[in-house]
Amino acid sequence: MAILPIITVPDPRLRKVSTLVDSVDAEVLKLLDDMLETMYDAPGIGLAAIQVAVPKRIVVVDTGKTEEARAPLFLINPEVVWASEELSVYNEGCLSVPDYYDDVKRSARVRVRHIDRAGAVQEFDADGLLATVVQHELEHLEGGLFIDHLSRLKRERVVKRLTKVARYDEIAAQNRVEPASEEAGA
Ligand code: GNR
Ligand code: NI
Repeated sequence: MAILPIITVPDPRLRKVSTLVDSVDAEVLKLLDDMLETMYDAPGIGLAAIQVAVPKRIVVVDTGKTEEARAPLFLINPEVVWASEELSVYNEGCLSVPDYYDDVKRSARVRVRHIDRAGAVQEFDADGLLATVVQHELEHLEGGLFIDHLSRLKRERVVKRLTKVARYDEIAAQNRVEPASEEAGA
C-alpha cells in the first residue's frame, strides 16, 4: 500500500469529469487500497480518485469515528438512484480545499448504487453524515467541489488564498536544494 499525494485547489485536474471503470482489475483494487490508506493518513472520511489525480469513478468512504471501528466502503461507478426532497445542512470540509469549512445543504437521505470489489452491483441507503459524504464524493466525480455551493464572494476568497499558498509552495520547492553529501565536504 502507498500514501498518494492529494491535489488541491486551484489544480485544474479537480475540474475533470471522471470516467467509468470498465472492469474491477488488479489495478483498480490497488488504487482502492492506496486511496484508503491515503484517506486514513490525511485523515479524512471520504476520498475520490480525482483527488489523487486519477480521473476514474472510484471513491472510498469511512465515517467511523475510531480506528478500532473501521468500516471502509469501496464504491466503484457510484450513482445516487434516489435522493430525499428533505435537505440537511452539514459543515463540510475537503482535503482538496485545505483549512476551509462551510455549511452545505444536500439531500438528507440517498440510495446509492455501485459496484463492489468483487465486481458485483450493490445498493445501500445512507442518511446523516454518510449521506452528506457520499454526495460530496459524487460531486468530485463530476468535477465539482463543495465550494461551488457557496456565494461567489466566499468561493473566490478561498480560491485566491489557496492560489497564493500553491505559488508559495512552488517557489519553496524550487529553492529547496539537495542536502550536501558528506564527500562534498559540506
Ligand atoms: O474528510 C472529509 N470530511 C468531510 C466532512 C464533511 C463533509 C464532507 C467531508 S469529505 C472530506 C474528505 C474529502 O475531501 N473528500 O472528498
Ligand atoms: Ni472532498
